Amino acid sequence: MEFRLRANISSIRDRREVTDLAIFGGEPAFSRSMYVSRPSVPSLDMFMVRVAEAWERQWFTNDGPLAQELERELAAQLDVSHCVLAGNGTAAMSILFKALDLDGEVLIPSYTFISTAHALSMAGIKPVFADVEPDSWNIDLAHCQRLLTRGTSAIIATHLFGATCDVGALERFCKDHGLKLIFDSAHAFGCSVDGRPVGSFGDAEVFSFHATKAFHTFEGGAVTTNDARTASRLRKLRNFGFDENGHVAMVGTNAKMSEIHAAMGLANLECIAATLKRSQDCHTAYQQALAGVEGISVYRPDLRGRSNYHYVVADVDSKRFGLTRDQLLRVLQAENIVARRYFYPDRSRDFPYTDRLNDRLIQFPGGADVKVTDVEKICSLMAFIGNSSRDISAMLAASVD
Ligand code: T4K
Repeated sequence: MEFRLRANISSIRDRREVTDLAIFGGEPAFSRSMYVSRPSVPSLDMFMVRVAEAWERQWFTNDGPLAQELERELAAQLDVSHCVLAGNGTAAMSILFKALDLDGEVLIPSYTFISTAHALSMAGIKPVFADVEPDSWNIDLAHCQRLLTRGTSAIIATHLFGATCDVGALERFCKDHGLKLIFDSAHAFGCSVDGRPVGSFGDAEVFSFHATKAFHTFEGGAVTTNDARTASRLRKLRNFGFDENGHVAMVGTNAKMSEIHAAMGLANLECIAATLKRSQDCHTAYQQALAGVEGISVYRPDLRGRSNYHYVVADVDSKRFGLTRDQLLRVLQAENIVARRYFYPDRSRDFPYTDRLNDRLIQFPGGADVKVTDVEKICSLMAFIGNSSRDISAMLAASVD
């Protein structure tokens, strides 16, 4: 591959000495920080046109016209009957627990964002952690089977890093055991399974529209479902329990999305196809350029379905690469490449595959706003680091002494 060749050659030319690395006093490869999950943005004009509509109306929240339009657009795009917006993904998840009357214990993957476990605990429901599968990194059904008790009411499965779960197997399992099934689709906007978009699987799916997500509204979230009763309950629950007539029909909270957030969503939705395409180009560039770097395996999020390619994550095999994941993070961060380890699960349980991800997973700056030329630069540096890992390791050890 011409691109890979060019990257590797330039790595050797640009960085002949280990002492050129920023961690040992050299110039950083990037003058400004290269973040993971940099938010993609529409043109300011596209956003402001929508803001002006709300300004003109002086209607800023409480199920306003922009929020309603965004709900309709999202439901159409995700091919689902109901989309109920919320202030963020965690609030969306919390009102869904009430809408579905969950109680007792709920099975969740041990490798996911802490918000799910916290939302369950705050609702008085016990989160029960299941390990993840070695290949897909999504919740392991065999482990779920062993964790079932008479108190289990649901499974919440995360489509991690834009890699869809085995939705068919999960749906069958939950049906057989009388469990509700929720998908945490915070990472999966724009993904699909056999041509069917993520958004209509299980009893409901929950999205986060946080600024760092593939599709965002600055802060925001939504529940999507084909069940009219669930949607109707969610609409009341997010608005203090009020029904359409202003009567308090149930105990509720405030989980509404404002018009300014919906304005960002509508503007972002106009360019979502181009955004996802740029993310895929970025991901492909990493896959190709890192394929020749010994010990670094870029995770393929598209083995079970179509991905949004928003997350570029890789496994670091320290024996083959020559540095541990954490040593690599230090070297990259000095270069202003703010790679991360992502989640920080509890280590007190003996979950072999979660522990493995905990030790070895690295997330690189990815997504629509990372240029392929920057990917080239990062990967050429990675090749140099891999080739010089013995010297780097010795110098890191000496700097500690
Ligand atoms: N389920 C899953 C699987 C999730 O990942 C999340 C949220 C949820 C559920 C819950 O949904 P929400 O309630 O959040 O809607 C972030 C986000 O706050 C959170 O939404 C996200 N997942 C979580 C994994 O990450 P931090 O603490 O990592 O954010 P921060 O500030 O360190 O930013 C991450 C990177 O993005 C940095 O490299 C900087 C960059 N960044 C960030 C922001 C906010 C920007 O470039 N611009 C920005 O505006 O939590």
